Amino acid sequence: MSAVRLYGFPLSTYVNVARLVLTHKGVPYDFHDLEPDMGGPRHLALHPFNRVPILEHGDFLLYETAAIIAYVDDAFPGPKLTPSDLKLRARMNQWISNLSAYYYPYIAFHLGHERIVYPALGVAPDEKVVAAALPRIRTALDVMERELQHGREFLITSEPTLADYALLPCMTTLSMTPEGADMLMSRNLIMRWRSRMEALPAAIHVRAEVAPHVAMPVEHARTWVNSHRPYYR
Ligand SMILES: N[C@@H](CCC(=O)N[C@@H](CS)C(=O)NCC(=O)O)C(=O)O
Repeated sequence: MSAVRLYGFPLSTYVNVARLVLTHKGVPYDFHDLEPDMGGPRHLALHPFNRVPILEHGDFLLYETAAIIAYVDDAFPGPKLTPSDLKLRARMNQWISNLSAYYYPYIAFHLGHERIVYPALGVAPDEKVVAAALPRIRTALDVMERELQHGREFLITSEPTLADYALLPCMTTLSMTPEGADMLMSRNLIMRWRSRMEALPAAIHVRAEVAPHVAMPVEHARTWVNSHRPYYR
């Protein structure tokens, strides 16, 4: 088997989605911390849009988390995370898209940056960004709570799929903000889903890998104040 390497920075939400799936599948991989190279030529040679994660498998390079996790699930043996049923697979892909369209932007990019990333760098949060994100996060959580009303243990079936692992790091980020912790408290089904997810061996393993970095500032994020804050602030 060719060597597998995952490039990213340790506190990245999307990098941790890829880590969870690699770990669940039992794929041995090497993590390359790109923090010192973020935005520089070595990083841009791997990802022309200046983001992470990037997967390297032998001479095959791949970016975009949804593509990476689908590839990992298909290319390696180990417990399958994609349902074989056509409609369940479609529903799973809908939820992976939901993450990037309706959850990550407001939860991680807006609220998470203002409440976690910037304060760790000594940068004051922009309360207008927070205020604009909160109603969108409430809507997204209500949609997820409704999805879980069908009595399944996980989002799509009674077993975790790629969609569950896709959503987990974003929900962890949310729980680390005061507003997010408060919103989660009143959504019992999401709380129960999170407990089940956090108890999975892959989640326990990745949490331990990331733990030493949690209190550390994301240095390259200093520039995000200009490049990443939304225009409607
Ligand atoms: N569409 C991309 C989004 C990846 C993304 O936004 N990653 C963030 C970290 S969670 C990132 O690279 N941020 C670095 C930066 O903006 O400088 C994917 O699904 O992989």
